[in-house]
Amino acid sequence: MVHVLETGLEFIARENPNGKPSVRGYNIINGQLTSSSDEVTFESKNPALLEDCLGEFPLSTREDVHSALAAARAAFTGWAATPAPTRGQIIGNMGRLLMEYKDDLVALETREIGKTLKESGGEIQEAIDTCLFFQSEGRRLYGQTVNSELPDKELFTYRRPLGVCGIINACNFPSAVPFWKMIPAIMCGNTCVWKSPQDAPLLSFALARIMHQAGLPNGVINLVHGKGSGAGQYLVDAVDEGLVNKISFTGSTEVGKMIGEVCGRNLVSCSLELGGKNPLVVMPSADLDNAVAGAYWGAFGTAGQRCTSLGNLIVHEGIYEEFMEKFMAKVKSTRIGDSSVHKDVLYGPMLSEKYAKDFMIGLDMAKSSGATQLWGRGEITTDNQPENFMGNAGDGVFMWPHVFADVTEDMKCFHEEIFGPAVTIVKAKDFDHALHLANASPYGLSSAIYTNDRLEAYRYKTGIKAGMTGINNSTTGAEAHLPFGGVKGSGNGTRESGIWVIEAYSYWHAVNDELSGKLQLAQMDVDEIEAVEAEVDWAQLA
Ligand code: UN1
Repeated sequence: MVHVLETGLEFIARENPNGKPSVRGYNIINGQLTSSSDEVTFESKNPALLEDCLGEFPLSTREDVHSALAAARAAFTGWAATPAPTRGQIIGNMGRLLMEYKDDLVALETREIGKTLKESGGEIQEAIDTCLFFQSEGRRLYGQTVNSELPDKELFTYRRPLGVCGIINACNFPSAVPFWKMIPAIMCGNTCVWKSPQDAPLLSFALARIMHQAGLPNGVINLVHGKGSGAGQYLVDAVDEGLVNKISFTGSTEVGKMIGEVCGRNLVSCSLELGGKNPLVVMPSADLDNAVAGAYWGAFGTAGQRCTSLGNLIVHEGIYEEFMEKFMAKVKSTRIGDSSVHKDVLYGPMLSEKYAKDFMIGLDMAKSSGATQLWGRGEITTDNQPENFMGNAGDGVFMWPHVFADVTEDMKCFHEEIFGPAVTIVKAKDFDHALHLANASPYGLSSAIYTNDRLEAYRYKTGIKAGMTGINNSTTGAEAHLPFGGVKGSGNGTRESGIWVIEAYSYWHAVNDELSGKLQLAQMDVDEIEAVEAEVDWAQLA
């Protein structure tokens, strides 16, 4: 970790229990490391070892956010005029530097948000893949030549950048998701103000420094740290002040709706990637062991803290007993702990104390919904720990895996996302009922079905309302070149990743070039077409 940040790094004198350093982090505005205008800071803590403070970061003020916006505005003209292949080249450099620093970044991500090392590795790799994909998109930022209906006239289309983009992401995917947003944004010629997630400021700081080290000009990406109702809110408020041309947000549906309203009243484009209550259906023809593995990973991988995590597990009544026996055996054997110390754990701590607190509220909601709690006893403590918990429970914020059965459509826990290791299980009478249940929540992000009946798979794929569907696969697992996003309460229909995201960060500019030297009017001066039509004997053709 220190390797990545070595230049200009200041350490805070502090006894850290794991011997790792605590640093002073900064905002990066116009390439300069800056503190908050009122010098107030907040801490980032390792959720697996709360005494381990990673550093102190500026609690940005409205003034700081406005300085970042001004820097992004000033950099915009020059960056937009930089040839797209050159922008792509800098993005490629970022990918190569990330490869060089991968091990440090993986360790840092695990220390800051508690993901297992393997998952942090997969996520940094996704940021690398995103850079490599968009490096060559910089050579492919195509427009079109279009035929005119008038003679001696040419028509063209160009992709143009939107301007200053406000980027707000959650801390559960603190490297892949901001790269999903900012890499296509800057490839298209936009500049950004990036509000880092409050629980992953050090990783964000490291990533932003690497971006600059790769040759990114000052002011193209400006980083501000802070907490949700502070810096993030100031950035959204700036839409009303006319200072922002695009907001891209990943987070809760509630906050997403608020951002959508602000952007809507200002006619500013926004990309919203929000919550999910992702269904996974298991049908009798499925390979049950495979289905158990997919459901188990979907529900409890990443401690259930993905927006694509499994919400409602919908099991056909004909195989319910057999499936549940296998599923529960796996749940009971779950290895939990700090993966930087203990190998082969399925999941680590909650992302932070705040996520732990919110998860406990979700558990209470599931209990009061009337569901049967088959497994799970809340927070893991020294005298309340599952058999395969590794380490000292009091060190961090760890949760039991939770299983709620006998869930029905009329219960609150059927409809509401519980962000953490908890799954709600619903019994289905037949395929139609299963599909109905899969569509019955207010969300539509990811979905899955386990079946070996091809017609069922087809009917699920065509009948489900969701942005993503896995067939004989879990609900998670995005790839850098496939569109990612949801429908219904999961988003506003915009997509991230692959070529599709380019639509979200550019607008189409139609240009016509009149070469005839006279005023020809589209739709009106179409004598030539009328003349041709007059010569055709339509009756004969029929
Ligand atoms: C998110 O959880 O905010 O494929 C998005 C997946 C992840 C999703 C990231 N890459 O499940």
